[in-house]
Amino acid sequence: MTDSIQVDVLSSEPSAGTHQCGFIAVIGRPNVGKSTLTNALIGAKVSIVSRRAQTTRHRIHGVLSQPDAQFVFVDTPGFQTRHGGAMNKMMNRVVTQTLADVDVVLFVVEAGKWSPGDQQLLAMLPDPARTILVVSKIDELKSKNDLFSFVSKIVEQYPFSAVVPVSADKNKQLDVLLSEVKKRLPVNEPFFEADTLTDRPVRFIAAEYIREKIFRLVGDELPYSCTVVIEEWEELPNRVNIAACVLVERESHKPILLGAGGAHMKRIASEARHEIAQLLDCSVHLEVYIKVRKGWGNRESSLRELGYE
Ligand SMILES: Nc1nc2c(ncn2[C@@H]2O[C@H](COP(=O)(O)OP(=O)(O)OP(=O)(O)O)[C@@H](O)[C@H]2O)c(=O)[nH]1
Ligand SMILES: [Mg+2]
Repeated sequence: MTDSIQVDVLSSEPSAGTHQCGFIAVIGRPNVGKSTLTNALIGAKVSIVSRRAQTTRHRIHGVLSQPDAQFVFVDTPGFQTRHGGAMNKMMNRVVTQTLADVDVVLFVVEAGKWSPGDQQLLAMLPDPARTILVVSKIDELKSKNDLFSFVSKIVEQYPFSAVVPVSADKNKQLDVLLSEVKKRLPVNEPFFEADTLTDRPVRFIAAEYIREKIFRLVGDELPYSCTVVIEEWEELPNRVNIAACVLVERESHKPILLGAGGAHMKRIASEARHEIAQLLDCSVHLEVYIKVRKGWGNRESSLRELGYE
């Protein structure tokens, strides 16, 4: 088994000197649908999704390879301005650094929902020639007229080089978005093998799947106070044995995570195991433990130790 996630792709050799390849940042305030869009564009779940804001904590590359172009999407944490803890500072830093490093920027805003967070990000955008306005979740809009007036107000403030309304859920206009991105990709050899889907190792994705299940099930009570660390990963011929540890901030978080008779933990482990097995395409044995580690999310040093940038 390999250490990165791969798919079979059909590809032919591009002619020398015309292959395009570049990095495309996916940025926006929390919860606008950046990770859903990244996954839909590359056709695989490399980034976790929830209805809750601030699901994504890391920069994650999702790679789409075509015969003549390779798109390296960079999903980022939602840029937010309300809280100032170490975790949020780290997440905002990821967004700012990403903006400086990429060839194309997708500024994602949610159809019909402009907020002060969007306004603040607008002021940080790099040059307009490489910036595309992506209006997400258009399946939720009641009328097309609403879309027109919504977009008009935004483009008055910033001369985006293209505007593409999309629905990642309903697969609407993703082809149009890809062709707009492609026009702006530089000529480059591919950066990744054609069958690579992400730069992140499978262990990272597995830990993220577990975090997603926790976030979805008990996120109301434990929104930002846990993280998941893979402690053991044993690859047998037809099975992978995984032990994962959920770090929580306080002793009082444990019963919340466990639920009555351990019901929450069972559900989290079972749903995550199912998805990890699909990802690895083999059977998976998953054990999940809980440990208390005070203040893990408030110290830059512990964040770095846990793999945060
Ligand atoms: N109706 C509809 N919902 C969507 C669409 N795309 C995303 N969503 C929902 O919007 C919510 C947030 O999606 P995410 O992809 O996690 O958003 P995000 O911008 O990555 O959020 P953060 O990582 O927290 O910044 C989830 O409940 C998604 O199911 C869409 O095209 N249509
Ligand atoms: Mg996200």
